[in-house]
Amino acid sequence: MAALLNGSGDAERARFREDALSGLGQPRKTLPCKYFYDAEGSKLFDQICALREYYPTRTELGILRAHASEMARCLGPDVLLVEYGSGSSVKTRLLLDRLAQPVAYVPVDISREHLLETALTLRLDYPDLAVLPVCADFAAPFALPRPPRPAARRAVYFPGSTIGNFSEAAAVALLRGVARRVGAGGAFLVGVDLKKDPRELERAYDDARGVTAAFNLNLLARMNRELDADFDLRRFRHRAVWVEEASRVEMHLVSEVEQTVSVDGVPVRFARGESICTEHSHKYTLDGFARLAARAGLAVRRVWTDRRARFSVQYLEAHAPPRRARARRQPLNVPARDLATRFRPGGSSRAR
Ligand code: AVI
Repeated sequence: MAALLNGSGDAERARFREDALSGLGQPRKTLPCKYFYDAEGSKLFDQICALREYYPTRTELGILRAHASEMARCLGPDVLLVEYGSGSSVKTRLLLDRLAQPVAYVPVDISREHLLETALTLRLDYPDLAVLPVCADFAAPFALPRPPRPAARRAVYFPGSTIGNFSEAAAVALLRGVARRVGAGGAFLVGVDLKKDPRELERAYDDARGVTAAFNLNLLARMNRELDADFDLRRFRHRAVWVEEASRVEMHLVSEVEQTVSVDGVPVRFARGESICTEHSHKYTLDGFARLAARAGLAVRRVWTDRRARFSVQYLEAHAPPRRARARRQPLNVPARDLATRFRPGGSSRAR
């Protein structure tokens, strides 16, 4: 199956090397979390999603099962649906089953094989739907394929609370890109994880079976495999910590000893106890996310949450991009708190 492609294997390795060495060369070492998802990391992530402690996946699925018809109505008929980081498109099927004559579904994912397999299965299961996969990093610019007929509207779907893995500046930049991509009046459906008891959050990112630890450590194993690095995985341990000031869970790999590791011939020194920050997972309040989206020209129109308000799925619309200086001062049309209570679908949508 044809897919629009971005980048070759050599270029990808070179970028991984550059990103890894640049992150490990900082005074506070970091590695970009997008590199978690090689074949092994993707398998481990699927296992994380099924863990008792990791509530986001099943909570979001529950919200979608309960409200997918309403969500599909919000998106409207003849929509061109673009999904960022589509993976296995499991959640998307709940929407596709309910959308009225979608013009096309464009899954966008960086993992080519997974993308093509999923697209093929979807084509078999939805023979009337144009499935047009794009292999790309959705956070970088990429071209959309031409749909078979004009769409009434464009919509971007971004489930899983992956938006939480972006810094504030990067999240605003990504949301601005979404607003531009869908155009004024276009739609955005996004999964957003919400702030909650830090103990529950830390457990979700440090499970008893050690699957998240293996997922985190796989980043070092991947550098060994692909960048000729010599990390000894027994000399690093996984750590997940809630950082209140930044409203995020941070994942780290902590060096158990003083050591020097080679990455493609470049020595990287670690003090005992020094860590590499591998992921930020921001947790939002409804108001906080609405403010962030407003800075990007997106207005929250509907919010669905589970009964305990642990997770939210939010429907937003793009308006003409506001001028930067004014955007921050502009109040929202409707405060998110009101939205969550006013649109209480089946009584399950709540303010924090
Ligand atoms: C993909 N992303 C939304 C997950 C999260 O919850 O931040 C990645 C993850 N990291 C550890 N567990 C799951």
